[in-house]
Parts: sequence; structure tokens; C-alpha cells
Amino acid sequence: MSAAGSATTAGRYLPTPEDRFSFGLWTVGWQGRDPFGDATRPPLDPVETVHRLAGLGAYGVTFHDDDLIPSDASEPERDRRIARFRAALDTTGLVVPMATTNLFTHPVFKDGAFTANDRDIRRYALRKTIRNIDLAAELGARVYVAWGGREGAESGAAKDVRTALDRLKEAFDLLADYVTAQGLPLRFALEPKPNEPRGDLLLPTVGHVLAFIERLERPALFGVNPEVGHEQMAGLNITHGVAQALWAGRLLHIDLNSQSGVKYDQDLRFGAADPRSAFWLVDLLESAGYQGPRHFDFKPPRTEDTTGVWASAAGCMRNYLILKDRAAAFRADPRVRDALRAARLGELAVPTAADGLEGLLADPSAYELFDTEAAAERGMAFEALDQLALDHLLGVG
Ligand code: XLS
Ligand code: MN
Ligand code: MN
Repeated sequence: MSAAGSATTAGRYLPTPEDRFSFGLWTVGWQGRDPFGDATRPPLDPVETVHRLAGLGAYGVTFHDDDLIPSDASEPERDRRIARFRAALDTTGLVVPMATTNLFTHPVFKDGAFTANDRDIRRYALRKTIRNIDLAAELGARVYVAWGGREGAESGAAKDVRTALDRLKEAFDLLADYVTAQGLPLRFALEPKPNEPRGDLLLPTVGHVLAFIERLERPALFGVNPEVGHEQMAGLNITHGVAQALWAGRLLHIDLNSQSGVKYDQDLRFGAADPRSAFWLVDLLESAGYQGPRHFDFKPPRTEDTTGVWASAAGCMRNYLILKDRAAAFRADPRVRDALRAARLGELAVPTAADGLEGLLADPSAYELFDTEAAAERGMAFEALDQLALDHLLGVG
């Protein structure tokens, strides 16, 4: 482990593989190229990434096809790269819980992939995806992420959105047919994002994805991969989005990072800009018993050199573990239990009309005798409860 690594992971918050932390090759491997500037860092060898991540305490590594194998590589070159990667996994014990397809970097995808107006490009995108699904399954992945990339538009007439959604459904139905026919143990996690790189993207939020899945032919094979910053780019509450995905039984994977408000996709290290929101998210994941990977989809800022990259990666895991600790202390605090009672959380869990519609209609206390004034006067005691949360988050609980 590097000096920077040991400095940032010092103390109690040391990750182990049981924490199920994973990172994309493209995250720590981001060279810092942005719309205004060139790369600030050299390329990272995926084999080195596997070793560094294992050294930091992660359990998994994920990739887009093109992160591992350049799209123009020959067959022998492809095989060589896969063999090296596989050997690094075997040596370190790191696993591949998820993989995904790059359907956005090559200029051929400038108008999207599964919803490109050009039919040949849609067919190519499906074949490219299927090829990487085979590799993902061979490497043991159980989840296949699909982020739309450039499925979207900048102008109104250029994309007939209803027809594009027909093509998107067609693509996912075909992919689900493929994994079913091949008997592959993979499920698809669709990743919403409101904009960037297109002006407006299809499936912009968790809610849109959940509704879309219900229209597919094999909905049991689909779920959501929410990303913290993507919901926040739309001004939404990520914890509420994740809660609804859990409620629907469709949280298959999660992309953890950080964002400060409604702006470009910042992909900051987890917890960095929005610790309060991150506290509630960790509290939810842990209390709901989410079993999937805690996957960091972040970008170490382009100000950082290679040492800073690993410090940033270590910081993601450290922040998760600190917040997990704080959330557990919050839930275990007897004052919090009292405050939850005062805020009537227990009452929310009681069905509104277990007596049925008939009972409700026949109950004079529900309407005729109901004292609206007295009920309106009752305070909810949420402020005291929230202050306890803030105290715990700030480490003075
Ligand atoms: C981009 C997405 C991307 C997906 C995987 O904004 O977050 O990195 O997670 O293609
Ligand atoms: Mn992002
Ligand atoms: Mn993502």
C-alpha cells in the first residue's frame, strides 16, 4: 500500500472484502480528459488496478468492454489482455461482480446505440453488448449494467421519443432472450441519468427506469443501478429514489459517488460534497439489508497524480465505513428511539384501514367525529429527531 493509502485508511475504518466495495476500471483509470482539457495522468494498466484495489481492501472490479480491451484489438491481443486480467484476479482474489458496455465513446455512437436512428448502428450495438455479456458471464459477473450513454437528443424533431422507447424495449427484450437462451445467470441493471453527454437522455431518473422495466417482456431479469450524482443532477433525493427501487424489489446494484447540487456530472469521491445525503443513503442500504456490491463510480479530480488517485479511492471506502458506523450509532441511541416514537414513525407502519373499506366508511371517528383542529395542532417533533441525526453525523452523538 502506498504512503498516501496508509494515511487515508488509518484507524478503525479499514475496508475488507466483506464490505463488498468495488470500483470500475474507468474510475481510478480516468486520465482527467474533460471538454476543456487534455489528460493529466498516464493510462493505468488494468492489472495494476486489480492489485492496487485488492491492496486497499476492495473486493471487486468492474469494467466496460473497451476499458479492458481496446475496441480495435485483434483476437490474439484480446485473448492476451483477458488472460492477464484473469491471472491478476486469481492472484488477488478480487471478483468481477458486474460488467457493462461502452456504447458512447466511439464516434459511431454519436446519435446513441440501441436508439440510434441508424438501424445498422443499433444492430452493431446489440452485437457489441452480447459479446461483452459472454465475457462478463465467463468472469463470474451476476449483474450487467446498462447506462444509456448517448441515448437522447439535443433537439425536438431529431428523436421521436415514443419510437425510440420502442427500440429501447426491443433491445432489452433481445438481450434478455439471449441470456435466457444461453442460461447465463445475469440480470440487467439499467442506470438512469438526466443529461450529459446529450442535452436530454432517455430514462432520466430512477422513476423512469422503474416504469420502463414494467413494459419489458421479462421484467424479472431487470432492475436499477442508481447513481448518487445522477439523481442529484436532477435535483432529486437519491435516498428516496433508492428506497423506491428497494420497495419495488429492483435494487440490483448502486453507483456511489458525490455531487454538489444541480450541475455537470461531478463524480466526486463518495461522501465528499454531500455527507448528510450520504449518511441517509448508507443508513438506508445498511438497514434495508442490501446485499449487492457497494460500487464506486467516481472520478479522482484531474488535479490529482497517481498517488492522489489511490487516496481518493481509499477515501470513498473510508467515508462509507465512517457513515455506516455513525448510522448504526444513531439507530442504537435510546434517545433516537424515543424521538422516533415521538415523531410517530411506528404509526406510519400501521395499515391505514386494516378494517377494510367498509370499516373505514362505517367509522365515525374517521370523519364525522374527527377533530381536525386538534390533529392539526399536534407537532411532529421532526426537528429534535433530525438534530440527533446531525449530532451523530458530526460525531458528537
Ligand atoms: C456515466 C455513467 C457510467 C456508467 C457505466 O455517467 O455513470 O460510468 O456507470 O457505463
Ligand atoms: Mn456520474
Ligand atoms: Mn455510473
